[in-house]
Amino acid sequence: MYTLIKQEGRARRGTFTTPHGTIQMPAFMNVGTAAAIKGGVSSLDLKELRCQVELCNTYHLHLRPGDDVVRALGGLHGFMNWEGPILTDSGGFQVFSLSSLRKIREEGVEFRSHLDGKRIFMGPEESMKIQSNLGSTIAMAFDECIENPAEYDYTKRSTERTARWLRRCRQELDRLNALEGTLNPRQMLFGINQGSTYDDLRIEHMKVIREIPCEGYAIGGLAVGESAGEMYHVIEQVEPFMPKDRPRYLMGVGTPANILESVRRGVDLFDCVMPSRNARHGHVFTWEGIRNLNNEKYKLDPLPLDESCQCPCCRGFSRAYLRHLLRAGEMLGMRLLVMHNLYFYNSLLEQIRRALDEGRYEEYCRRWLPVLSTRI
Ligand code: PRF
Ligand code: ZN
Repeated sequence: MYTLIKQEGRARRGTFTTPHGTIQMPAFMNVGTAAAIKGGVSSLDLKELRCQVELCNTYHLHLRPGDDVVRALGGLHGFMNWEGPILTDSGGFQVFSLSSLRKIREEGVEFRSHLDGKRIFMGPEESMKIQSNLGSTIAMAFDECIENPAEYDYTKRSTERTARWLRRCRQELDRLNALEGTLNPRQMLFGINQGSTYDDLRIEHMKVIREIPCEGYAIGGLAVGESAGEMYHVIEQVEPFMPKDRPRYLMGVGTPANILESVRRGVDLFDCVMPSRNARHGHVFTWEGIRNLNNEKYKLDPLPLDESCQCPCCRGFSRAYLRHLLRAGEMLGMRLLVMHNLYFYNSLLEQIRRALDEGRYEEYCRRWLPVLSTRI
């Protein structure tokens, strides 16, 4: 259940109660695609990093180790040793971005695994069955994510099909939730809005899917080739048609600036590989701007990554030491940097919530937007 606590313009401060705990929103989900955060960060670490929700992937876990294996070990919660909320993406996005030889039909998508080339079919029912076996808190609808720019006619046919797929997802998840022995009989479903950058298709699709009862609604098909300006425009167009009493999730977004701008436009939930992926390349987010630790100027630098940061990495490790670990290819280097960046994102969302609580979100944006995108 979503409860709106406070609003500033379109920006929303709320809570979302799930069977695995209450999520303070706006929130950032930490991405553990294959039931692990890349960089050697465990579920126990995530608690220390102030993470609220983990995100895992239907496509990856179905291919390896198999959702039957995860189910046998108590679902994702038991498997990963994480008690909090977990959201699973449906496979809709990964099938289109990772697999080869896709054939898309009304029933679903036939594709070849990116691991071994094996032929696999996934449609709405298959995706719901896998996510039910994974026992996640929130299952995502099976959709088609089209890259931008996309042709109008194709986008129209695709979004109509994605709406029909959502109806099938709802029906199948209701059936699975009612079965005896289901891991999480209260598994929630989020519908996904598509429509590329076409205002009329986006709005029409949103009007259709909001009639299919879901516990939340996502905006998909963004951050896939269009400019940031176009992305904000789509959010502004669609947001007025999204239910006020359900969380809104912007999938796969984004930079700290993208998050501030999207919260401003009414988004409640985010996920992105950026903090962990950038950390693995030595790019770290700080409250002074973005640092590239590969830079020679850090060779003898005794200071922590961010002097104001309370994360496990900044409590005692110097920039010089971290730079050395990274260059020597030591696992510890990546682990510490990923921990810092995740802590930074989770703290950023905490600060956003506090600013909303205190009615000074616009002021917060004015203060931090210029800093957060500066390279130092
Ligand atoms: N659909 C799904 N997952 C996603 C996306 C989408 O459109 C995106 C787009 N940025 C990221 N992850 N199912
Ligand atoms: Zn830190």
